[in-house]
Amino acid sequence: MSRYSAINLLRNALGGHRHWPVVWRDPAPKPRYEVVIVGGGGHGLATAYYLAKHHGIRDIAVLEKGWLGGGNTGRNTTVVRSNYLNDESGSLYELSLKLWEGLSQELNYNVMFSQRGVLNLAHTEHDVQSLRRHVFANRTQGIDAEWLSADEVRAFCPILNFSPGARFPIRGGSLQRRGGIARHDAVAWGFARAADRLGVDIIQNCEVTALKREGDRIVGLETSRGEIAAGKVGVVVAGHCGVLAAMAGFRLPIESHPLQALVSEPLKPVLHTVVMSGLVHVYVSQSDKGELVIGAGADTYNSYAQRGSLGIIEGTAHALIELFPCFSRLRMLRSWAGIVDICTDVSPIISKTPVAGLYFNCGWGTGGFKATPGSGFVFAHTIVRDEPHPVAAPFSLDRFTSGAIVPEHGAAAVAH
Ligand code: FAD
Ligand code: PYC
Repeated sequence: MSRYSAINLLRNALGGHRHWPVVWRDPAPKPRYEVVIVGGGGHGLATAYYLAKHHGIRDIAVLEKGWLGGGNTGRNTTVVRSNYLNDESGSLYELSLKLWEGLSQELNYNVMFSQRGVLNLAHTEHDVQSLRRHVFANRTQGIDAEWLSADEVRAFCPILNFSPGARFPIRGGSLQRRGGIARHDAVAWGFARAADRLGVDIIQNCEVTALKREGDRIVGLETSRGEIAAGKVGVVVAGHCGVLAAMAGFRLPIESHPLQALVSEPLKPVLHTVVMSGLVHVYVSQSDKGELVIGAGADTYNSYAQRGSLGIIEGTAHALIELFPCFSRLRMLRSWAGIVDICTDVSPIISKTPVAGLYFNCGWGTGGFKATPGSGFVFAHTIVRDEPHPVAAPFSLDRFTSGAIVPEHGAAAVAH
């Protein structure tokens, strides 16, 4: 910490935080905006930022029903990687990973992006074949991917369970060294501050309750803070996209499910990478505070409740101990759920809609945190040009009628 920051911290602490600089303004909604973004998660804030930064639009509002990052952005396990299977996904997630690599500088805000590697474990012959297929596909896409033998996995992450009696023997693994984790709320705050400085109105506690159409065109929104007219509207509400689509008069091929995660008490540094296992069904990393951040698959039922079932937590704890017996006496501090929007092909929707001037960005399901900057970047382009960004084109809604789906089942290494 520099002397200047230390003095500033002391001044603020002694002054009762009265001089703490405001990070973003708290404006009242205007009667009309050129573009309104619904949803103040990472994707919505990134979209607003890129609209202002790259497309010169300054008359923008982001409407958030709760607080910034209070949805899945602040509830996820922050795994960032680009090792998907299909070329279309590779282009999208790699665009995002490249943006992550410069994001703290771009926003002048430390998002704590840590490229500590993402290791996917193979326990069966089928796992080996499937993960090696991903490695080969990624290499042809120009995305870094390595296959590690069992001995190489052991050298890379020695605390894994290599005992001869292990129920799920480790037969190798795929490693993306450029993958890693980031600080989730810092991503929301960084985009919010940067967007605010470009003139974007960020309005919290403002729930959109209806979308107003004139014929086939969107003209505005009804909100808990009054009516707002809009030239264009981008909807980025993750698990609530079905609710907003219903307001606009159409349905999406998406289901909303709770996805849970939990954190342990803090430990000294012991796990220096992200480990995922699709078969044993768990993923884990260690935060800078020392807590283990742990998750598994989505609850099987549909729900909008941000809590989940005990069965999933129990199963996740079993799976964790199976892979890491050394964690067996660890105490868990808390658990929670987020509502994830899972598309039938497990790929996102970044698209125009049947309503002119209305755009949807959703369907990121269990894996959209990693896409936050890339998603905002391509969605801003889609909104401004009224046609998909080339990287986003395969993710338009019309793929469900043309049949050109982008199946990515299993890409998150946790079944969903
Ligand atoms: P959100 O952050 O959910 O933002 C949407 C916002 O819209 C919310 O703040 C909500 O309040 C607001 N909203 C909803 N309805 C309205 C309305 N009517 N009016 C106004 N505002 C509204 N992804 C990864 O890449 N890596 C991971 O490791 C990972 N782990 C995950 C673990 C868990 C437990 C969960 C739940 C998700 C995980 N994900 C992961 C997925 C990731 O969190 C999401 O895909 C991503 O954060 C979605 O971001 P978003 O900005 O679209 O949505
Ligand atoms: O997409 O990498 C991922 C992921 C990890 C945990 C949940 N999703």
